[in-house]
Amino acid sequence: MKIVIATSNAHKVQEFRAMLEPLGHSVVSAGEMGGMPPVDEDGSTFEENAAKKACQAALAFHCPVMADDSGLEVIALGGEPGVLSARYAGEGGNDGRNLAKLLGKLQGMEDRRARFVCAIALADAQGRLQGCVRGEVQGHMADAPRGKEGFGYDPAFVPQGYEQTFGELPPQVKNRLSHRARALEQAIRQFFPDAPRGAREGNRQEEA
Ligand code: ITT
Repeated sequence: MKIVIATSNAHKVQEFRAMLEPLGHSVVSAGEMGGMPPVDEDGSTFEENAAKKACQAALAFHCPVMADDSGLEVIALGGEPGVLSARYAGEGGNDGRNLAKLLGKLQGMEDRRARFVCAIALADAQGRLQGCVRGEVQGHMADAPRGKEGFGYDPAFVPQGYEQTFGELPPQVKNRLSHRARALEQAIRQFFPDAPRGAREGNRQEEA
């Protein structure tokens, strides 16, 4: 099956490809469809923003699309940076500045619990929302960034049950247990019930 992913984030596309291609699906990026239309991500939830991205991209591309809105929630900061994860350090910010700002706020704090959240929405070719699912991975924030894998806040996020950060763990491990993997597994089950089984099962089979 051909799945169009409405995102301008190349790292997300790479992860969707790594999770979906072993299952026999091909991933088409927004870039290959002519580029993401501008979307004002002003929703107060990941679900609202994922739905906006999916519906607006489907209208622009004239085909069904899936969109991902995701981010990090730090418990002791009341869920910050949340839906503002990509823009935490303000205009002109980037992954490095966002992470530096967050680790600065967490300096000396004992409670470092955090979770990554991913909402995946599906829109039909007429831009109508078909559904939205959510995946989460719990963990905690390291004191300082470690590792070069992944993107965004990965170098400082240690998933529950591990000692390494997503920046240190091999991508196959992140793609098995991440918020995106968990949302995608549900998305496939809910949106494409006749498709091959979800990403996590698929990756497990691949590794077996
Ligand atoms: P699109 O809106 O075009 O999809 P984006 O990067 O702006 O691209 P979001 O609005 O969903 O996407 O913001 C996601 C941000 O949350 C991302 O820039 C990272 O800072 C963080 N994030 C999300 N998933 C992550 C992951 O798997 N690893 C590390 N950081 C992640």
